[in-house]
Amino acid sequence: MQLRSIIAAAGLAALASASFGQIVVAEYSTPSMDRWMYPFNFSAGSEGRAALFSPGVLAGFDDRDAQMLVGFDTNAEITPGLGRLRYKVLSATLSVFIENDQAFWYDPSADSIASSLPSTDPDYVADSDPGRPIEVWACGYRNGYTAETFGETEAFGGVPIVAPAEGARNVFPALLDYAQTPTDVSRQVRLKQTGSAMALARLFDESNAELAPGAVVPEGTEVRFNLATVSSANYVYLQHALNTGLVRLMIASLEATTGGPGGGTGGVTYPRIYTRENAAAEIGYGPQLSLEIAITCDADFNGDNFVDDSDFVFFAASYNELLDARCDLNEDTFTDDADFVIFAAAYDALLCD
Ligand SMILES: [Ca+2]
Ligand SMILES: [Ca+2]
Ligand SMILES: [Ca+2]
Ligand SMILES: [Ca+2]
Repeated sequence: MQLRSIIAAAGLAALASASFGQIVVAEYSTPSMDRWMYPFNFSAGSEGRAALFSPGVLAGFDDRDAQMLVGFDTNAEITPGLGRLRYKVLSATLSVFIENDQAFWYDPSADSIASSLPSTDPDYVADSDPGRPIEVWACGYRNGYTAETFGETEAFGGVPIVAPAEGARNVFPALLDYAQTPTDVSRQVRLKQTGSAMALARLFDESNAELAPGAVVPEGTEVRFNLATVSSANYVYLQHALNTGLVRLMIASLEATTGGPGGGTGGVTYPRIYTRENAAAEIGYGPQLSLEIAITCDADFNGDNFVDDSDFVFFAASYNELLDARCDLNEDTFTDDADFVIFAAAYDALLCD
């Protein structure tokens, strides 16, 4: 399929000269790769749809058992290799589209992980609203795989190699710490891990109206993730992804395989997503990514090509956290006095270049 990309590179609006920072707007109407990450997917990479579900807490199966990997190669539009600090995410929106009709409820808000435990567990709490949110996560890898080497047809997992294989995915939804160390959250429920997804989806109909929470979701609904206002660790992940030119994201849900709107009639009860291989992708229902990226100097954290008081406010907040790498100018994972020295010099210069 042909990649349609619209590239608009221009000087920043606030500046007359194009020699200063650059804003790149890139629209990807289809991904470079997508893959249903499910142990029993025997057409890996070429499947036309990807279901997202949880079998519950079940030995041998991950809690987030059926996931969807999407990847966008951005290096043709956004120059890679400049150093991750130079990429400022002004806006970033990932959209995928629902393939099945009226099989699950819209839940736009986070659910307690404990609500996915078996009701016999002492920590169990009831879900407070219908359905389960659709989540997007950073990707982590095991068994030597990386974003560079994990293509959509690669093996699902390593040891144990006999499917089903819990905790064995070669690429997995990851909770990241300040140093970008990934923790696989595929078994988050049974391991009782705390931590939130990069973003939760909001769902929109074809007239761009958001569905009401609790609504039964029709086919063709847009599943939209805002990736611009994410945690510091996930923001740094996106910067690294742009620096390598490989944006990789994992979509998942703890929606159960039983009990939803279709459960009583034999239908499925969880979301299914169109992949790029589905014919529907050619008419606008494939995974899509919109990016607006400022490429400026390291210490210009808000991407307006000046290092000024607004960046200082940003720096101070990161400094107070210490374990917040967004303003880690010497890239030792901490934001501390050594970074302040670098910031102060850039602040004195005011202009990025
Ligand atoms: Ca695919
Ligand atoms: Ca819920
Ligand atoms: Ca600035
Ligand atoms: Ca540092």
